[in-house]
Amino acid sequence: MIITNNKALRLPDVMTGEASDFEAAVIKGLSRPRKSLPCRFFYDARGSELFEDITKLPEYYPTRTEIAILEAHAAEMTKTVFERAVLVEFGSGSSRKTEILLKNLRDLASYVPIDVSQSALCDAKRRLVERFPALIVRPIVGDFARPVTLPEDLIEAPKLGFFPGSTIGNFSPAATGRLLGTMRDMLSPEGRLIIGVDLKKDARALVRAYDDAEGVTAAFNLNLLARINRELEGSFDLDGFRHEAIYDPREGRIEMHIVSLKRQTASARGRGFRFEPGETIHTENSYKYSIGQFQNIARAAGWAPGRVWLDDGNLFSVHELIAGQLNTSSRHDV
Ligand code: AVJ
Repeated sequence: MIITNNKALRLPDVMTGEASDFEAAVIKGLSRPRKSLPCRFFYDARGSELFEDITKLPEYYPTRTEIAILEAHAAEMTKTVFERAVLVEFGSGSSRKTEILLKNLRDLASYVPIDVSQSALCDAKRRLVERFPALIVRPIVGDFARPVTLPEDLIEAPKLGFFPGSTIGNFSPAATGRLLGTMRDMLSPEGRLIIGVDLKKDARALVRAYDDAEGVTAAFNLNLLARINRELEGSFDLDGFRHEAIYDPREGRIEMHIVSLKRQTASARGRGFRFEPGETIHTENSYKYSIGQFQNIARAAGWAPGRVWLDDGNLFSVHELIAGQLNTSSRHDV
């Protein structure tokens, strides 16, 4: 059985809603004085394929580095997990990284993957049940950024949250604090969270990771315009725009933009949008944290920082967070 969870209480600034609000988001984002589009719309079928290709690029270190960290330390990461615990994954997708943990979690009560894609959940469940015959998989279709109600019989069980992929980097630091607070509430009592966070590093290495030589990330970014053309009767000339990735050291984030190469007008669903030469559409933020910076945000959200695992090159971090005993009224104040 797949549970659909439509409870929408709080709206963070990225990755919310359904595919059907693409039109509203495009019209809103392109009508702003500083144009922007939410990064969650990258992931249509073509965009998901391109992201898969990105993860294999030599310049894009996060995916392979995080997998290596998980593989090297999964036994350690899971050894403090309570018996009959529930593993809850936020934005589980294909659940590929989860397998690394599951190999070390033979005594799990259930695995609860949460994802907006019902088809991804079905495929993952089929594969996991085959590979781990004793595993009970109870998927929830929904947006992990909103509070999700777990099945009644799992409420009291100890929980381990899993949020890999440095997806947290798409949220602003303030939204990260709110999201970590929401996750802490969902994972109580006895909550723990294993979360992948990309580290601050040399700006050139960061920009290379988001502006690769082969142009795969450029195609991924410009696919947003192609998607507008496909789904919203758009008239964007893809040759009239280019991909840009910049690192803002003050914000500690990579920004992706789509830059207009000339003065032009393009339309979507009959609405025209003017572009000046050099004007950009801001399409993604990817925040990078030092270990201490991330732990401070987690602490303010009611988590006690636990162990931290890194690769030898200090490229990527996997944090363990432990639900603290803070009073619940003050912990959302970052
Ligand atoms: C999916 C959020 C981890 O920020 O690195 C990759 C997405 N964008 N290249 C990231 C992405 C451009 C990615 N995350």
